[in-house]
Amino acid sequence: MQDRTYTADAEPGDDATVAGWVHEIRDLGGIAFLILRDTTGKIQVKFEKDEMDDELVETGLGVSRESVVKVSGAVEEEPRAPTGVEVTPESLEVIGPADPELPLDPSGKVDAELSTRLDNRTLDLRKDEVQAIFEIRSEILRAARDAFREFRCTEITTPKIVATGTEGGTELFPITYFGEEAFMNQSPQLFKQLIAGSNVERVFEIGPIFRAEEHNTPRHLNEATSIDFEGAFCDESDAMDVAEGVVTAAYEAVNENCSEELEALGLAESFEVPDGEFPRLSYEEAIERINATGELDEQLVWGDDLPTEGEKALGDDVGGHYFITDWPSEIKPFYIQDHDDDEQLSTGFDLMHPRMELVSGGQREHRYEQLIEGFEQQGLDPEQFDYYTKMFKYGMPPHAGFGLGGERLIMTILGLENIREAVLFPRDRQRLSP
Ligand code: ATP
Ligand code: AMO
Repeated sequence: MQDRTYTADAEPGDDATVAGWVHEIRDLGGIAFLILRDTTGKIQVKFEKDEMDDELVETGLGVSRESVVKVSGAVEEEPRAPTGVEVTPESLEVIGPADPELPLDPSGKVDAELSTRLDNRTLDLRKDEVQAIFEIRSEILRAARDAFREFRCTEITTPKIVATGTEGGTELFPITYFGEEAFMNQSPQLFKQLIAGSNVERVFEIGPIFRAEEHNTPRHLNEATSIDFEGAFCDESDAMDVAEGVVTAAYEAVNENCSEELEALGLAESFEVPDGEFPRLSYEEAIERINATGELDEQLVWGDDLPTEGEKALGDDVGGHYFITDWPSEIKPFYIQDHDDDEQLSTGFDLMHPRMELVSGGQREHRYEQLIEGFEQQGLDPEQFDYYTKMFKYGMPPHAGFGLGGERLIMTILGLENIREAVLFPRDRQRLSP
């Protein structure tokens, strides 16, 4: 529609054609208003019944809410109109009628359950505060891409149909690939390492990961967006610097470029960019601090994974983002390198938001013999990973990286209750369509 003007661009004195959804109709008797909404905002369309063509008035006021209409007419200044301007229609066309019975009220006057919202995403996204989440999501991903480029990274995309898992066998979705068993990829882990070992050196990927998570929680998805980094000649401390940089850049971008969206979400006053460096606690310090809070029924001992309540207690204690470093080797995957001076300690790290884990990463095992040993220790058959391990025989530099959960980042930045609010069409145990 080349002759169409966005409502925000309709200036007094113009003859404009605006098109969008019928947000509201207010009939005051002799005069009536139709509020038309498009992606840029809203505009008032005025109907003076005695002075206008009957058919035009009838069509304009008879249309049901959320129908799509196209209106042409003069734009004039009108201080009483919600945006200070209004259109007096010369013509009006209903181009996409809406059923008067809507499954969800986009004006937001009637609350809807999350499941109803997700079943009717098109209508749900007509609400300012929902649209705001996805405008911010887009800005966060842009900021992450720019931050990685500043760190001299090349954007890559890796296969999502794969032969082997990397993050634990129970979380794999099996598929059939021309009669052979294959899986949906849980992480770009092995591929990003293979490219960091080439001349490309530093890479990032923003793409889907698939996890057959058994739990149905507010922070797990079965299809999530992973923001991955891998860098040659980096150690775990460098990877933590990059993670901190990317997370901070995302907050800064939202703060600088999304004021209207923050307003729509009621966050304009309270939004804060984390300042300074995120503290780095060792796993040992983390369990000591959790035990000292007295929040857990049972004290944690060395080697335990941190339970959700433990993470919460520590998050409250620290009060902001923080890293947990030097995890026990036995609870980190085979591709994570151990410290040279203590085999029980790995270079693996997590970046935590007070509410949940955001990132896992570490320095990788780049030495062939040790890598093969690691597979065996984890009960994996190194033969199956030959496509990966053999490249470690042809000049593999030390390297490190991380995976950052995209939806968890958005969710924690915006304080969303449920991770599903940060995805257009979430996949969970109950939800395979839309
Ligand atoms: P990752 O991203 O590595 O999966 P995570 O933060 O999601 O990290 P999980 O290992 O999935 O961590 O889970 C963390 C803890 O939360 C575990 O102790 C797990 O048992 C617990 N947990 C997960 N889902 C639930 C649930 N639905 N109810 C109670 N506890 C849960
Ligand atoms: P990990 O399995 O910890 O590490 O995943 C990295 C980050 O991805 C996010 N995440 C999820 N988000 C939503 N739903 C899920 N089911 C889900 N699973 C994971 C979390 C998590 O911190 N290969 C390593 C990363 C690396 O070492 O580079 C990995 O995948 O925010």
